[in-house]
Amino acid sequence: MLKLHFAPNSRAGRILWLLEELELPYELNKMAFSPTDLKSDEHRARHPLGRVPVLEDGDTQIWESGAITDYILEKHKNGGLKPSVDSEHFAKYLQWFHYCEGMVMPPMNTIVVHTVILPPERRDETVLGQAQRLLTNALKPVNENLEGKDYLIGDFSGADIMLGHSCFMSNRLGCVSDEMSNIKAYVEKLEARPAFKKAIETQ
Ligand SMILES: N[C@@H](CCC(=O)N[C@@H](CS)C(=O)NCC(=O)O)C(=O)O
Repeated sequence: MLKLHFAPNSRAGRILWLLEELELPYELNKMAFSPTDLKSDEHRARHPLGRVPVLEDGDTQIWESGAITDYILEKHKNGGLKPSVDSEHFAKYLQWFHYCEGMVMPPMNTIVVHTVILPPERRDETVLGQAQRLLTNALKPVNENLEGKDYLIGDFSGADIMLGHSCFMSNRLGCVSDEMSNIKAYVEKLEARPAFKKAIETQ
């Protein structure tokens, strides 16, 4: 049985959502998003930085949400959520899948640090403004790509689990302007998926 080490309102939601999409049975270790749980010796033994998500599959333990997503799609059930190497969509699938942690999440992390995590007296408006501009720039190509499409590569895929979740988080943080109407519509589409709803309810 797959076991997901999870904390609410985090990237662990991606994996929960994926498990629900694929209807795979899983066990959930629901921790609090707090140092008490995440930085405990018990959790640090699973992840050296005390972060989530972590997936256990028998004797295998793996962290990094992208790696976990790919692991599940390859090992357990493709379910059509990953195009084959021969597919015309394969390159773009990889591109958007990795664009998520590579380009979108770094400025989003900075925004979260300077709006939520740091105490008000340690927040820096200059750093925050720069991160907001970087995030807006990173989202523009996503908005353009979604023109005339339901999902990132047309059909729903693992790339949506990764980057779609980041679009959802960006929108929740108020970082998707009304001008990015394709992302707004995309996020609504993702939120309407039963598996997404189930994953959100579990949090
Ligand atoms: N690149 C990693 C990032 C993991 C990560 O930073 N997770 C955050 C939650 S979204 C976390 O566990 N933060 C807890 C902390 O920093 O103490 C992934 O995609 O899994």
